[in-house]
Amino acid sequence: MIELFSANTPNGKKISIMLEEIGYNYKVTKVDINNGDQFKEDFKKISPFSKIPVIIDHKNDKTIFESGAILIYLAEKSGKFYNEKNRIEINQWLMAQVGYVGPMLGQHHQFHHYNPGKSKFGEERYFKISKRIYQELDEVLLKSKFLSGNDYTIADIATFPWIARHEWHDLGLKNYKNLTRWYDEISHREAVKRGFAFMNNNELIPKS
Ligand SMILES: N[C@@H](CCC(=O)N[C@@H](CS)C(=O)NCC(=O)O)C(=O)O
Repeated sequence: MIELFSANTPNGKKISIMLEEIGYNYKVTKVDINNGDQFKEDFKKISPFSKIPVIIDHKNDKTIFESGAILIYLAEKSGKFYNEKNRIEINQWLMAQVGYVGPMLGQHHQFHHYNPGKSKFGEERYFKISKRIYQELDEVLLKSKFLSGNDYTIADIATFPWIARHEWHDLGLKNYKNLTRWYDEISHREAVKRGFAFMNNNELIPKS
């Protein structure tokens, strides 16, 4: 059984979506990051930077932090969404999500959604970067069905929950035709719907 330490955020949802996709039995342990649970001694032992998500695979006592590392672990263990022939391409897109797409859209959330009016510079900077990211993803998805080629992979699973915050981004997802096509296709997967609602059974994926 896998124990998922998580919160209801895009990074948290990546792992519940993957667990649903591979059909594993898992238990969610909520980490209340708004009230400082992530800084508690016990949690720091399994997450040195005090971040969710983390998993413990109780079958072999393995603890893993960092969403990209967790997705790779689950993909290798299940043999799904990480085709050996395509690993370089999948790794590129997965690393780009973890190192760029997520952190930049996350800053856009901070300045534009949570704290508007506090920093004109921050708002403009991350709005512009987020717009570039949408355009760049749209260009890639003009040429290929999914981010790393024809197959749905852990790179798509990592990126999807961030684009699912598109209403906060105020960029008009529908302006990006190929990104919308990709978003709609993933939104319709039953496992994605279940994984998205892992902390709130009534939570629906925002429409494009
Ligand atoms: N690079 C990390 C980022 C994880 C992350 O930023 N988690 C946030 C929630 S989405 C968090 O735990 N924040 C709590 C804090 O920083 O205090 C990953 O991909 O797993």
